[in-house]
Amino acid sequence: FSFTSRNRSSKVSLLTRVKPSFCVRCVSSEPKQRVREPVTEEGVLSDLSTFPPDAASIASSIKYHAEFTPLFSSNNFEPSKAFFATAQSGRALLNAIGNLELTGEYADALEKLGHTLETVASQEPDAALGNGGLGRLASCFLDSLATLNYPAWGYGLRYKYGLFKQHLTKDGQEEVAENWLEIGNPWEIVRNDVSYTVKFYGKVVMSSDGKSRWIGGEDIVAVAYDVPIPGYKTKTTINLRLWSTKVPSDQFDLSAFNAGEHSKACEAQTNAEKICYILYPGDESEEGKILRLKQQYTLCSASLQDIIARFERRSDGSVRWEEFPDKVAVQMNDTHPTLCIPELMRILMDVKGLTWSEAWKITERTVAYTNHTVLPEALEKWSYELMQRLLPRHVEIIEMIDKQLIEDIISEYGTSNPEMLEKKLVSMRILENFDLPASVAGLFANPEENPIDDKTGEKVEATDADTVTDKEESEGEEKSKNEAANKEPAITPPKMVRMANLCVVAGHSVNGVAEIHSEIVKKDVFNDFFQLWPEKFQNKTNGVTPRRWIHFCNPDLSALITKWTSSNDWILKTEKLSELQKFADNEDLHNEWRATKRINKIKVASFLKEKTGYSVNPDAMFDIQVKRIHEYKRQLLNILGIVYRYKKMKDMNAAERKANFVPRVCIFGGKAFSTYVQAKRIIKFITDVGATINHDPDIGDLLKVIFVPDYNVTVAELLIPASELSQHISTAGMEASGTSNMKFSMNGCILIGTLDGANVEIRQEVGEDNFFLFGARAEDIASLRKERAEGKFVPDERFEEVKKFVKSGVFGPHNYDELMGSLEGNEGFGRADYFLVAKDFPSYIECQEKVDVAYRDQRRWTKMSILNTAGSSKFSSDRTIHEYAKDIWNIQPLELI
Ligand code: BZD
Repeated sequence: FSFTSRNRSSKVSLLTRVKPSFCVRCVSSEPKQRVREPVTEEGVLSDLSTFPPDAASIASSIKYHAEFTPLFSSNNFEPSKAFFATAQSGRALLNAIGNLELTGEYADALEKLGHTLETVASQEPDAALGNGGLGRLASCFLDSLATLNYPAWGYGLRYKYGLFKQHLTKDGQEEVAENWLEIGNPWEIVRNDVSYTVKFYGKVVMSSDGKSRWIGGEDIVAVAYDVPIPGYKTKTTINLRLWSTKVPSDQFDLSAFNAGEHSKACEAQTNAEKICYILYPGDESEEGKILRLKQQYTLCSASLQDIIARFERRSDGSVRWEEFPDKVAVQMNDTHPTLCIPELMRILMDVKGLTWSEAWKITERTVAYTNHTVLPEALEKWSYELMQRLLPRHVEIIEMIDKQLIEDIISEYGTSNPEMLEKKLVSMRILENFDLPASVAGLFANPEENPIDDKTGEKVEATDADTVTDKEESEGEEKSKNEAANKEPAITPPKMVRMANLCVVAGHSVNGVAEIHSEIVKKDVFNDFFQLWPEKFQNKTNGVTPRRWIHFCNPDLSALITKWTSSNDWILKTEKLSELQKFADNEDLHNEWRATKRINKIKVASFLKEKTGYSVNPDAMFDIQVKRIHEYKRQLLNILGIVYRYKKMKDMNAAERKANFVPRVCIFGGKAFSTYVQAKRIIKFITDVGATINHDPDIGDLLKVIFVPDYNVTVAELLIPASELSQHISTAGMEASGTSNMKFSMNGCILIGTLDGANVEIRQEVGEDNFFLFGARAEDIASLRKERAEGKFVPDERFEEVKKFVKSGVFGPHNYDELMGSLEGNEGFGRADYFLVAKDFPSYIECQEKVDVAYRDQRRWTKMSILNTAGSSKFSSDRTIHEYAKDIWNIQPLELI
């Protein structure tokens, strides 16, 4: 079997040998010539029988089963839009054969060879090229883009080690490198003919034609690895292009190597390769910061060079740059790809010869920004000095954009109110802690020296009374010298580049990811920008793919939905899920619904046994909180609620316990960022509480607390279908959207949550009666924090009781001073309960009591569960992608014939 790919621009023909499977010939940039030969079932079987049936060889077969569709299709100017992603894709095999509707055929083929599809699939490691919700959202979006036939690509970095593997030890979380490429990756196609040079350091010089040129420095090469993303029930397969870095071939220091200086000879190579070693390398050190910035720039530079090269190829020699934004949209998935802005400007001006204003118009119309967080500490800033060293030309461009912004702000607000103007400039500028340019600095000179008349706005001349004698002046100088000597030396705040501000200034669209979050973006985080450019701001509520998150991960529920809605149309048209509403009281559906959930719970019980050694009762309520461990997500509130429950149980006799509590299995999962100490303490605390409760003979099956190690996409696919209650309990206003809340609700799980992120919309869609709501509202958080800081808040007695219980040592010898202290705001423990755990605790435990009552009535619970699935249609990423396509990218689906 041969796979032929001809690259039109370089006229290079490549012949790549791959394992014999199906014969599909694909000429990568000329779809008109694409030939797809029929694949028969016999074909599948005979081919498979010639290979050991491991996941790799089967995946190689399947890879070519999908037609690999290039972004630019046959006619020259089809719009083709690029999407920057970090992908948290999980496994690909079941998804790929599922999207091609070949799961049955593959399972049968394997069975004939004495293997099960499940075992083969389980050999595949998760592709964990993202952190959490952000990366997984990108993967859902790619699935929807392909399924809906939108011409779009994803771009990312091909990390050698993805997100770390989490081990749980007696001290809590331990991070271990995840070598996901160890046994090879059958899903990627290396494109040695698609590579770009990426430069760092060096200097900017002015050439004789008056143009800036960035020269010298250190060059590396980014090579493309393509991962096909097949759509569901369509021929369209889109591309996720991942960059891997290496040293340019002419830069290997052969003479150093021959002279025995092996390390020196390999230095450049290691420097280049380490850019793609790991996802989010620690950035506490200077080295770490440089590496992260190099990663971001590599992604932006290689991807833009690639996009531009394809645009030029399609222009057949007459490039009309003003058409670039009609053909290309770049969606920046958070601020990590912000450098696309100065990079596009640089290429257009310095390489393609456009003027500043031509390049700016094109850049503005091309790029758009999605914000995924309102946490101030998560809004990226880079040291100006570091950026200037690494990317000197980009910093010049950013300075120009900043200058342009200052002019825009002044022209909007005028100079009559310098105080207000200064405030605006300080909050909106891209460059932080910078002096104002000379042109405007005079406006804000020291009022003592240059008093401005409030009424006229003019400078007031100094009077005699204001005149300081020489003696007074020298006395004053002496005084301030003494004061200065007694004071700490003034620390000059570091000059920084604010990436989010750059995105908002340059992007033609700025969107949040849930209604409440987009409102916070407008009213709070970027309010000054919203006042200046209200038309830029939009909402695009997140979504998840119903293929992976119902159809493939929960096949029994999928079959049930198909049966009761009379077709499987709902997989593409999720609005059909609402047809389940009319059967919400149907006894037969109830029985089948419960049976399905039980099967999924049994699978989870055996998984938990294998991973943790704990046995759980599949008839207990499965109560799950799985997500990144973060104080704002409040896993601490959940575990303290469990401690409260445990303490109450201990205060009762066996009969009372049984009568008062519904048996529960409380499952936690999630990773803490390696340097986030408080999050790691939370993991340790949960596992300690579990170890005590799970071994307490008084408690038995009434309560189990389990921390599932190494939570990832594959584990989520197992847990979500088995969940009955899931917790989305962030401090209101802090979770941008959440996407697992959508997955749980789709799978008939009832949520307990605050009015935060997408919870608000989920509750609206599934009905208030089918959502357990508690806690403070976003609009009240600021005043509650103030009250708390002023010492006016009196914690609930039950909360105090729980803390005392924890401090009594019942969960082992470890002291939880730092955790408990953070809830009290004790000296040395930072902000007083910033996440308002104590405030929300009473309403949380009271709400949990309502959960128990509802669960006892299984008819009521099952109805709530059905109504969750029935009400989840809005949360398909197909809906989200249609909205991005229409409101931001201006593209239409492009179905292949
Ligand atoms: O993005 C998440 C938000 O926290 C969720 O509320 C939201 O649903 C998803 C998708 O929109 N954000 C992240 O996952 N952010 C990161 O992973 C991240 C990583 C490094 C630096 C900054 C953010």
